[in-house]
Amino acid sequence: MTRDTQVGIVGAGPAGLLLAHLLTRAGIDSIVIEDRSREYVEHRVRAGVLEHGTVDLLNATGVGERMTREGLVHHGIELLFDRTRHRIPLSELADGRSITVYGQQEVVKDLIAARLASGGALLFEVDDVRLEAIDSDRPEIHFTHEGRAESVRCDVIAGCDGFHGISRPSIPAGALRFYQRDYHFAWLGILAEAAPSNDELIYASHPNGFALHSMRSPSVTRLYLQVRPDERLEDWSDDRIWSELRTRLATDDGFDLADGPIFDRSIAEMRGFVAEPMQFGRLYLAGDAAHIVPATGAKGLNLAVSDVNALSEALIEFYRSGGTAGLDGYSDRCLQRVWRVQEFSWYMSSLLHNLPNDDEFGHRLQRAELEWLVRNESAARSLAENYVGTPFS
Ligand code: RFL
Ligand code: PHB
Repeated sequence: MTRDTQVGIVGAGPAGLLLAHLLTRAGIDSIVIEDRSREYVEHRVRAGVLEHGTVDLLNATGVGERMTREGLVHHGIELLFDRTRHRIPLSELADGRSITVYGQQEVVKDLIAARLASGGALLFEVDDVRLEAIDSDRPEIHFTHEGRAESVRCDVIAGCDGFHGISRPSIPAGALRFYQRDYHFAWLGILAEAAPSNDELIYASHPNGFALHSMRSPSVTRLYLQVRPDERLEDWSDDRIWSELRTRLATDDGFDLADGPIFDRSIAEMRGFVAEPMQFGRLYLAGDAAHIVPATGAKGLNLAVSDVNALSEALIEFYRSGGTAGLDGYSDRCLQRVWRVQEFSWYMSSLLHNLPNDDEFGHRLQRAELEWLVRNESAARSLAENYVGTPFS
């Protein structure tokens, strides 16, 4: 079966689903295809921190109702080093802006509900996805669905299929340039049935490595430990995880880490990657398909949102007036923010982790920067402004 639409969207993660939502609101037709099941994408545990601009966009476009009810608004974060916690008052430093802690899979659930309510096409569990004629003005997406060969003919394809998707590799070799940095460490992340032990996130620098205390709700704690990239989950018993977290999050002020049953665990390698430009012919890349950042700055999901906000504006211009200025400038517009965020994510990562091959000199530099941050308001302000995120346009 061949279907015709305006925009073909590959991937039903936050980027693909939000793009479909923004286009629907502007009366632009799209078809979203996703290789995993609905159940899988609604339960994939990943990001948790939404920038001020992300929250504003979800609210302004009518998908923020549950987030407003259940999300946790934070006005500060804590940095912990030398067993002492220091608060960075984000909102005071960044013009009243804040962050909201609300799980990525909850955003995905809300966007899927909006998509289904709008009657827009959203196909799960597609296989063998191939892109064709991406340098023509009628590109095609071919795939199988429920055992049948299908195709979508469209004006534009949005490649929103994440870092391991097929969109980026569909672009001819040599047309893109790739920039990559391996950080040579990973995060072991857990979700535990335990009330958060602190109202705010705690980013901890410890001689054993980085640790992070975050949360998902008043009864669920999200915690991370820096580990080696080749570390195996099987080697981390619950006892070992809690004991290492207690060591790295220990303070002299009596902070006590509550524990509870662990119901999700995974290891993710930290990496920076950028593909330039984020476009070839009529294929536009958005989100992790075009770039990834180490999670220390809490930025990946927010960058995906900023990309599709720009892409939706460009497509609205294209369909309203035939103008292509927005589409032509899409990549440059996004990449400016992407590199700002790469720099911030690198800064936060280098500040807080045990870096491979680092020496005592490097540790002293990290300590000097941490002390500067907690003593100097302009240094803290720079961190706060980056952390809550700059407005999208
Ligand atoms: P996604 O979420 O990977 O979605 C891509 C979708 O495409 C599907 N797909 C295909 N569909 C059809 N055909 C194919 N051939 C396909 N191949 C793949 C996939 O199944 C999937 O559904 O990319 P998107 O939408 O660009 O969203 C990006 C975010 O998921 C990512 O940047 C964040 O999770 C990163 N991240 C964080 N970002 C934040 O903004 N704040 C955070 O606090 C934060 N914490 C994190 C994070 C990522 C982490 N991990 C696991 C790397 C914490 C961690 C531990
Ligand atoms: C999370 O809650 O999952 C989280 C918080 C802050 C980060 C990364 C992840 O920097």
